[in-house]
Amino acid sequence: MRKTQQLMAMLKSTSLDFIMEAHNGLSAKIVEETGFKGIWASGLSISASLGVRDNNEASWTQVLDVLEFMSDATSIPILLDGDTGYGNFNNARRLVKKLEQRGIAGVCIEDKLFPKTNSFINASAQPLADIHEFCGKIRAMKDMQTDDDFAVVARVEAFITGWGLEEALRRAEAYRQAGADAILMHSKRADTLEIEAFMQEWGGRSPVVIVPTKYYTTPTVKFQELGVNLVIWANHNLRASIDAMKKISGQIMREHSLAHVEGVVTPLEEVFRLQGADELEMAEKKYLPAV
Ligand code: SPV
Ligand code: MG
Repeated sequence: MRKTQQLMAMLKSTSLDFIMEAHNGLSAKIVEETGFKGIWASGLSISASLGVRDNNEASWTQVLDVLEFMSDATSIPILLDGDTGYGNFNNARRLVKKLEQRGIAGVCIEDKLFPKTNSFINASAQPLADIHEFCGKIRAMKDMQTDDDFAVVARVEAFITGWGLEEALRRAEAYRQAGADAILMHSKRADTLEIEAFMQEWGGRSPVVIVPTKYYTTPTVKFQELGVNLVIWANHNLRASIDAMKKISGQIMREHSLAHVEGVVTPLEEVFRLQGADELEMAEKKYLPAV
């Protein structure tokens, strides 16, 4: 199955699936090796790993460059967090064209304004996109794709920005009718009240994706019971790596020595393995003149 077909199957399947965050080629490779069936190319994590804010400070072509490394390093589908599509319908449809060229399986766009702000920062002050403008963007993206299975996921930020169920449903339905393959319903509550209310009214009209970053204590079985199709574990490789880097930098700074760290960091051999050093060694034997 092509990567696009794999992602579409995950979205459409009634059993709950999971995709895991990655932000560069290495983390993407680790996600695949761990056994996940797909990758969330998180805007927060990619921007943070580049040392900038989640406010479209990294340009869309810089994000594309990161994605190219992630796609080359893996064989499972990648769903890009495409923020607001980096502009209007025209920028968003050009994004689709470039993503397809790089083997990305789908993109999620959110109904806010460019430049976006992360959903967990001052969310209630964030304006939502005009519903008709956003629907036009979805239609333009769906019209641009050449692979029928490329997924356009529409993310509803109504709950995030303080609107209620009615607005969330109105937007989700409009985006579905505009051609979105799935709805990502986001919530910043510590419980699933908003998601539950939405799922009940939605009634399986199209696949639903959630990001339980803030309602992380909810037992995962609950998501299955609610009829959610896909869960995104959105930023945990990035956050784990920050802790690991702080710890090792601190230790080396304090001890001015590597004596006690060699045993606790990943062996260099493992780094070489993840990079595929073996393949190059074989290729050298095959292609370089024998000495
Ligand atoms: C991301 O991972 O960048 C997301 C999810 O968009 S969230 O940070 O929860 O908004
Ligand atoms: Mg994001």
